[in-house]
Amino acid sequence: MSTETNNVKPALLQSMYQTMLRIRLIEERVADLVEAGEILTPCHLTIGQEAIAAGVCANLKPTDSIWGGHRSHGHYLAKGGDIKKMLAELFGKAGGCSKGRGGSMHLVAPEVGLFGTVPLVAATIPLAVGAAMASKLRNEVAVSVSFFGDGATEEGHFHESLNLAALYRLPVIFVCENNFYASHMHISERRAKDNIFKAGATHGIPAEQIDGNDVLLVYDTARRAIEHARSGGGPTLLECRTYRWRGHVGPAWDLDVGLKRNDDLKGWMKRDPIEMARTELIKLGVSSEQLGGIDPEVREEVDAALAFARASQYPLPEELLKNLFVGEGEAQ
Ligand SMILES: Cc1ncc(C[n+]2csc(CCOP(=O)(O)OP(=O)(O)O)c2C)c(N)n1
Ligand SMILES: [Mg+2]
Repeated sequence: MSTETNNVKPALLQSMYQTMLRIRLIEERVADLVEAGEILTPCHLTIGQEAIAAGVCANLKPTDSIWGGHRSHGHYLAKGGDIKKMLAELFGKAGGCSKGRGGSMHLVAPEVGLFGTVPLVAATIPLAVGAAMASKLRNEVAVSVSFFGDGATEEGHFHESLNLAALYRLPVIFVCENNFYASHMHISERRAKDNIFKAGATHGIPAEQIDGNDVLLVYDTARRAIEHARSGGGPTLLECRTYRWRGHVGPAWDLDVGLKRNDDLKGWMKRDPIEMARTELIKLGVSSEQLGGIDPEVREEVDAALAFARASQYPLPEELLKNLFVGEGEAQ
């Protein structure tokens, strides 16, 4: 853990630990449900990467917006999205956050500032910039955060967004979750250099490359970036290095889109962000009994959410054409 962040209060670290553990336990259950054939939507699990969503979102207010992609269960939960609505969405039910039309890759929770996750790689980066532009034009102090993968930085959207955000000094934080893979392709097969954060300098944007498994470091780096954005300083690019424990899509440990996975996983599992935070909490004097209480609480919450998802109805065929355009035939 970073020494710079040692002054973070145990209560804050405990709350981020709880957020990470919640994401982990919920996704492990989702993985089992996918394996059992009960959840059919493709699920891209974020297990192993939880510290980034937890550390960044711990700095945000409900009025700040976040934007995500195909691997966004963690973003949804860390920003305060309703777990019942998320699970119902994964079941394709009308009680889901996208009314059962979107599945795992189209999560929304506008009530807490999550305006969209979209599986078109890099698609929401410019949307986050648009939200930041709106915030600036309205003289608000809302910040927007764009979460995306390393693969997304190879899309033109990423560079265009950085350019525009820098030019207008927009309050947006670009958070790259660099897990070294875009599906089965390692970063070394896709880029001449492993230097994503350096794209910031090209556009005159402050940028940092950090350990994305160290939740305190993520929290503190994001805090500085967010304060900078709120005070009119403009955007920041954060490259958070991490690793996903499961395959690109689905619960498998050993396969990435049909190919055998690289063997780095064992090393990364020794750097489990949740275990790292737990060790730090114990050092700060929090008892293991106190920490142990979180697990059963989350399991109960997941059971209740699952019961809600299972009992929820599928969308009705006659509602198929509703909710396509704003203001036109919205379903109740
Ligand atoms: C524009 C576009 N191109 C290709 C795809 C297929 N695709 C889905 S996820 C993915 C890899 C994305 O990798 P990364 O951005 O690093 O995110 P990660 O899956 O590692 O979280 C690709 C190529 C897509 N969804 N959209
Ligand atoms: Mg990736």
